[in-house]
Amino acid sequence: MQKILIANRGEIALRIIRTCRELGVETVAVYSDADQELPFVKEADSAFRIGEPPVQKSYLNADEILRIAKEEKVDGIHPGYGFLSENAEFARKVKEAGLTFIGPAPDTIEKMGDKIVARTTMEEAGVPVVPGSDQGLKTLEEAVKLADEIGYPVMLKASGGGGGIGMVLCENEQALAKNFDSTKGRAKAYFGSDEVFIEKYIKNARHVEVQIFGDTHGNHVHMFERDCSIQRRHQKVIEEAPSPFLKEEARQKMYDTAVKAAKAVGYVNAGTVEFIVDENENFYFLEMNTRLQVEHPVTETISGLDLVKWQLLVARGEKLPLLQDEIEKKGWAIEFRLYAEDPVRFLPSPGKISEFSWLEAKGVRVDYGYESDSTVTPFYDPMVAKCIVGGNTREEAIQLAQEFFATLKLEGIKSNAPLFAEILSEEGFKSGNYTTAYLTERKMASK
Ligand code: MV4
Repeated sequence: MQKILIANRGEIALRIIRTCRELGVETVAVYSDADQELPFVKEADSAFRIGEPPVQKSYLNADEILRIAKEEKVDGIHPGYGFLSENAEFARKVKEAGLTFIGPAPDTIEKMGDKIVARTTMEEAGVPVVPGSDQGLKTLEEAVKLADEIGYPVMLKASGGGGGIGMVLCENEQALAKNFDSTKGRAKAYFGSDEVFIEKYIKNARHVEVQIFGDTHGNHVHMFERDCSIQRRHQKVIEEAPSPFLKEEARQKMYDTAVKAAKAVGYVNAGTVEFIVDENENFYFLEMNTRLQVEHPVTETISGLDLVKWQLLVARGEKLPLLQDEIEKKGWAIEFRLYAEDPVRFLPSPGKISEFSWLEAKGVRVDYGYESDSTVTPFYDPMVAKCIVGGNTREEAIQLAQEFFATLKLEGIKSNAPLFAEILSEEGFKSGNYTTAYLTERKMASK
């Protein structure tokens, strides 16, 4: 693989360019009219316009991206995260064009994209899943009957959904009745399938995921876990590795389970097995994400590995560079997602960044998509950058983060930076004993 096209934008495009440069792989960026001035366009070896800013005309425009890929004679396409990264049809088209899709097999993407198929596949493989339905629910009667068996509250989910989209919490039969048809309707409109299912709702949960990797030779490893419980409305805000909550026994069991899940689908390339963990450290499979995730740098920091490098090696048919025993965990890492948003109302706040600077320090990594004088437009996710801190201990990582936020200048736009300085001094965060309810409950407590 000597030349690849990056079918993405912002920080992840720049992140992929960095590794390609280290490996001597040439990069082709594609961009929309809104992104012409961004760092990833300037840093790529070459860059081509795809179209107008709306995603359908730009980063989701598979035909145009493929046309550029062929014309530029690239060997492969890296999809990053979001956009076309979990689109099985796109992955197939890339292959049919004779190019390498830098990600898992299209069939794996398709299988794991269907949340009912993912559930049943994992259940059959002996991976614990939340009690719930193994088929799509056709009628409300069917749903009510099953909910009576597993007990309320239940989560009504769209099979085509994921990442929290198309899910509704139902506390009782009335709520289930009220939401059943509308959830089906929304599922049909968003995902093209009205298939829905229910699961028992796990209360006071933590969201912990395991990074896995597979190669085309049948090898599978894990790269430890990430705790992603600090989120708001399914938007992750802080992620850390290891999880501050899990004890060693559950942790090891989770790693083994994640590798079992990877093997069950013959997984190739980078993936994430997402679990929901209850108060007693029981954990259940939720979803398998068939892409490189936003939060992969925390895993890179505690493992010392370059996940994008592994993706490229695996994509060109090589064996995983290390065996499980050779993958070591060292220290603690925390990632903070910097968003261009109103910190009070949590709404995107696009605009021109007048200054974006920080004090560089050992143990601090900033993956940015914008720089001073860049404009954050309303067309895409408003994440400006990710700050990743790594120390020997969690306390050291927190200390580094406090110093980072004390010197950070992100001006001209509203951002959530002030929120981090606050969270870092809160007992609830410092203790590590937080659940997915942390941000919403702290907001209520401060009112
Ligand atoms: C759940 C759950 C509790 N019980 N499913 C959210 C992301 C998507 N991957 C699945 N998600 C969840 N599924 C059952 N059966 C809790 C979550 C969840 C969550 C729910 C409400 C508010 C915040 C949340 C954060 C992480 C996970």
